[in-house]
Amino acid sequence: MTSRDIDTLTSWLDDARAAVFFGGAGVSTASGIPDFRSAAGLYASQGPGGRAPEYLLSHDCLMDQPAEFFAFHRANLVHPDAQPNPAHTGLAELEARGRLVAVVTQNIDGLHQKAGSRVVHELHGSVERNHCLGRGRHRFTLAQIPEEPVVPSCPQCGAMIRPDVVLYGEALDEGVVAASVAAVQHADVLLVGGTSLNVYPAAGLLHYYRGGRLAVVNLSETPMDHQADLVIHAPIDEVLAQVCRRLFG
Ligand code: CNA
Repeated sequence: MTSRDIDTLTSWLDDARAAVFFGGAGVSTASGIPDFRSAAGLYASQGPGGRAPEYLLSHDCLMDQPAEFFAFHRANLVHPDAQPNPAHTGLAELEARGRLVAVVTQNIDGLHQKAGSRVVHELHGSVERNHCLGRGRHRFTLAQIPEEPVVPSCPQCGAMIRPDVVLYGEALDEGVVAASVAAVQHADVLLVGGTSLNVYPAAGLLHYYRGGRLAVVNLSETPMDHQADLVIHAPIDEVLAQVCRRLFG
C-alpha cells in the first residue's frame, strides 16, 4: 500500500456524494471472525465427520441434520462478543459525514450496524435475526435463543427456529438484491473491500457499477483487480483508518 494509493482513495471519498461500499468476510477478520477462503479461514479445514463447510451451511443440512447444522453454525458463524474494527467504524463515519450512502455486505455478523452504519443491505442475512418455521413465523433475536437444546425450538409453537441467513441452496432476498443493485448503479465511487469476489450472485453486483472510480481493497488478488481503477492489497481496516484520519483528523 503506497501513500499515493491512500491519497487517491481519500480524494475520491472526499469528492463523493454517493459512494457505496461492497464488502465481505475480510471486513470482520480484524474483529476476530475468520473468513472462509484465507489460509486461516473456515474452508481450510474440513467440518466434523469430514463434511465440507458448504454442506454444513446448506439448506439440506439444516433440514436433514439440524443438530450438525446448528453445532457448526454456532461454533463458526456466531460471534456475539465480536466488536466493530476500524473498517466498520470508518464506514459508519463516512456515512455520518455524508460521503457514503450505503454498505452492501455479504457478512452476517451485524457489525456494521453495531458500529453505527444506518443503511446496510445484508445480502446474506444476519445471525442477529431468527424465525421459527411454524405458521406464525415467530421472530427472535440472537440473544433470545438459548444454547440448549442444540436445535432451538419456538416456545410458542414448538417449530424449529432458524437464523435469517441465506444458506447454500437458498435464494437471496429479492428486495435486498434490488436495493443493493440500485445503490451500486447510482454510486459515484464503489469501494470493494475484504471479499474474494468468488461467491455469486453477490459478486455479480459489481457489474452494475457505471462510474469510473472502482477501488478494490483486499489482502489477496481478486478476479476484479484488472477492471478496477485502484487496487490496494492491504487490510481494509488499516486503509479505512488512514483514509478517515486524513479526511476527518
Ligand atoms: P471469503 O471468500 O472468505 O474472502 C475473504 C477475503 O477477504 C479474502 O480474499 C481475504 O484475502 C480477504 N481478507 C481477509 N482479511 C482481510 C482484511 N483485514 N482486509 C482486506 N482483506 C481481507 O469471503 P467473502 O465475503 O468474499 O465470501 C462471501 C461469504 C463469506 C458470505 O456468504 C459470508 O456470509 C461468508 N462469511 C461471513 C462472515 C461474517 O459475517 N463475518 C465470516 C465468514 C464467512
